[in-house]
Amino acid sequence: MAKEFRRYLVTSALPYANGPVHIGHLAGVYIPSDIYTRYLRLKGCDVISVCGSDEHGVPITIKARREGVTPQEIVDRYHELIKRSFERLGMSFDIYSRTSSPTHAVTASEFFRKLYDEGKFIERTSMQFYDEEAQTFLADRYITGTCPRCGNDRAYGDQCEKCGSTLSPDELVDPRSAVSGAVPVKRETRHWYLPLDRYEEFLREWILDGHKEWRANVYGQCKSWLDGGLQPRAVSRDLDWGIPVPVEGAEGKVLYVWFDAPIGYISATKDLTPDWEKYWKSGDTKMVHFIGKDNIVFHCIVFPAMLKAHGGYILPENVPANEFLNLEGEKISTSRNWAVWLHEYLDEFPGKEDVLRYVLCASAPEAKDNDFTWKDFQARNNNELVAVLGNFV
Ligand code: B3M
Ligand code: ZN
Repeated sequence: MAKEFRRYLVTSALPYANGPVHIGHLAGVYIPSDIYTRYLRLKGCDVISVCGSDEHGVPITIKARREGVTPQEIVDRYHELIKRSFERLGMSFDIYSRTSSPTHAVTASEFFRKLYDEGKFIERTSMQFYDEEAQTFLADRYITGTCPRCGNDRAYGDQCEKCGSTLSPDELVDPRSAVSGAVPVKRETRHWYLPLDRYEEFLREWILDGHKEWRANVYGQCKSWLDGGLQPRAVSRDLDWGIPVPVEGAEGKVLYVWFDAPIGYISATKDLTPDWEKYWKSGDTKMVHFIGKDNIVFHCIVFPAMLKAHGGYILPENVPANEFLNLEGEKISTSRNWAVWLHEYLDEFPGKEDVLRYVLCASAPEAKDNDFTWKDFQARNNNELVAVLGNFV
């Protein structure tokens, strides 16, 4: 029989503070995590729900460059907007923190430093794309090109949003700098890597044998990553925005955003309560990560490997990842402004927060991508909430 827990740590993916939150985020991550948390509280469990803004990474610096402002101005603007919108919608996080907080800088640095001191990283020099015009290395989304799998000509150096493939910059056809549009050159640079291959055995046993109850989409993705064989992954970047790599001689290098962001769950808990260790370090706590499907590998493979390498922390008992919500038959897209933005909904439908919560819950993309349409929104409001529920009451 499954173990019965009384203490819970619920995390929700930290939204990037480079834009507002939309209905896809809500349906995929935040409404489900809020429902789960409220249910546990009603049962009388000891539960905390943590979230916060993800304020590092290339999407933020790119936006800042485009607008001619500092990354700090971007994250301040969107952190406030996201935080306030969540409050207005009635999300019941116990804390909504941010990864530019002082607690987080210390927590993430110490985490890195412990692994570094214990020889858990490997150091490697490699040739990486460099923009000579802008005089900067082109990590992740700073490089764009054609996806080798589906031919999308706006794929990024870390991912193709069209077909969902995880990519590395070298795989892109016709790579270009997203900063200047220039054709990049290769330059030598040194970085720290987490040798994921050393954790393959442990991950196979823990997930493939130990968590057969995970959702089919999550389990399936993990299995295909593990069957494909894990490779060392760089955990640092040549950027000037982020948490400095806490090692001598690492000037100009910061922690990779996907290294620091999940540690943000720990920092947020520290900011919430001095008793944070009872949530992170006790086998009596059940940790559950709510995420979208594009975050599966980071939460099921990379972060658990980091936690294992560090030692002393619990691992997630479950990682419910939802599929995507489309809008009127098309993929939601921030860059094409095709979305229903939460703050705009709240302004236009005052007092109707629960209608949105209901509709997104009723049509949550749990097992497959789902479609949000205003017609359906209207029908669910009129037929289900007003007619059925209203009359019943
Ligand atoms: N900031 C969410 C995203 O991919 C990413 C999640 C971090 S959770 C540690 O939009
Ligand atoms: Zn593609």
